[in-house]
Amino acid sequence: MAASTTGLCNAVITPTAACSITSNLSKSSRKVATSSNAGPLFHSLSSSFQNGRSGFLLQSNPSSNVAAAGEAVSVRAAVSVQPPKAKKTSQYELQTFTGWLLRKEQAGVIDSELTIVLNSIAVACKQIASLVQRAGISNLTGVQGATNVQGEDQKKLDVISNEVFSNCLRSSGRTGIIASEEEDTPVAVEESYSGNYVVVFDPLDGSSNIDAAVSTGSIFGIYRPTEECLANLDDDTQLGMVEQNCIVNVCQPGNNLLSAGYCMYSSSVILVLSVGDGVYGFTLDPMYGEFILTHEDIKIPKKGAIYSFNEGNYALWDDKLKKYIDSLKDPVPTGKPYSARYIGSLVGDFHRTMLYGGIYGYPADKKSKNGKLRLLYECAPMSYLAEQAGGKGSDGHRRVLDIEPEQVHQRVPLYVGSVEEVEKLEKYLAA
Ligand code: FDP
Repeated sequence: MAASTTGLCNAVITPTAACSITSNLSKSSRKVATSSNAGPLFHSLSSSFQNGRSGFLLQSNPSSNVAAAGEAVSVRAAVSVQPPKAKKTSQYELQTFTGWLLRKEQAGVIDSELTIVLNSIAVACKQIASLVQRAGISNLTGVQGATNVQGEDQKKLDVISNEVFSNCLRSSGRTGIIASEEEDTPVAVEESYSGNYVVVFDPLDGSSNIDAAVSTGSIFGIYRPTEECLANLDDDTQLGMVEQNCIVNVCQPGNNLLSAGYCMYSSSVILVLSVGDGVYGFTLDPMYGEFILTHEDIKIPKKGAIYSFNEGNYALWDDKLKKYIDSLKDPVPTGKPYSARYIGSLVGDFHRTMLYGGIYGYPADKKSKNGKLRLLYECAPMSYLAEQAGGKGSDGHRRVLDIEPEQVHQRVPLYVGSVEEVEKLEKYLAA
């Protein structure tokens, strides 16, 4: 990529060549179907109906399993034009991610443009999941031989996942700017038709775990560009200005997030996201190749006796933080110590914290004055999800979502999880 700046939020970059990828998204269609014996087919038609894009569903007599060749199929349930149902009505009815998105669209929570962007992210996650699963077999473990702008060794899968994620977003035609952990500076997408969303992402977080087949994940956040950026995108004469304005658009506080989420590549592949009305989790069904709603309206327990810190850095920590960690090991008045759980993969550690409660922390220390995690595509999306699930995300003193980024790859300390646990830590740091 033709970029020569340091990722400062007022940096100017040279536009990169656009990548022409045809869309993976299937167009909505009106289906008219007759079927007598096809269980899976009927299931897929039901799902298609559920997604709100099917106008008519004609069902043959379900008691007759086979229609003889040439025999006219008897149509019993003639034509149904009912709106999609909000609740499951049958044990065989699965709520797919696509169907869920369309319901959110119908309810006015998101618009059709954002639906397309989120769908393209789901496609990217499926592709990355498959690459991660086959990494050992396909010789995709190990390093690529380059370092990213932050001086980290890029793994082969870091580079490939970045390409997959970027291509899927480009092909959606709704993304104007993408900023990735693996790119020096944000990239303007030239073939955007509408929407012009700003998407920040870490395509493969926790990739140091890859060679040992330990959990990893992708993290994303979606912002709307400002009016100023949209206006300038139509004006070819000001291309330099467009780039500059759009890069500034990337540097938004988490408060402006329209949506954020992650996909965890673990014993299951789980996509967790929020569009501003709670947190929902979808598990990839390997049989259907679809994300299925499995975690509805996730709420982080108010407290939880699990802490997740890299305690190997203890000697480098501030005394106040050391006292806090010591207090978890010997808590007054219960005397019952907290459990320590640390994978070393933010997505896995955060996912567990969200479901079981507790606190995840990556503090500043003597060597890393601002901690390790990046504000834009790690701390802000996770804090947004935590708040949407009734939890809290803090840098130890203030709400992460209130922090105005100054640089694309800016790092901040992160403490996230159960409200009571994060507040307890804040009290120790303020003492
Ligand atoms: P990784 O370097 O493997 O990509 O920010 C990246 C991250 O992993 C997080 O996923 C993880 O929580 C953290 O770094 C682990 O850092 P430590 O090894 O210093 O604990």
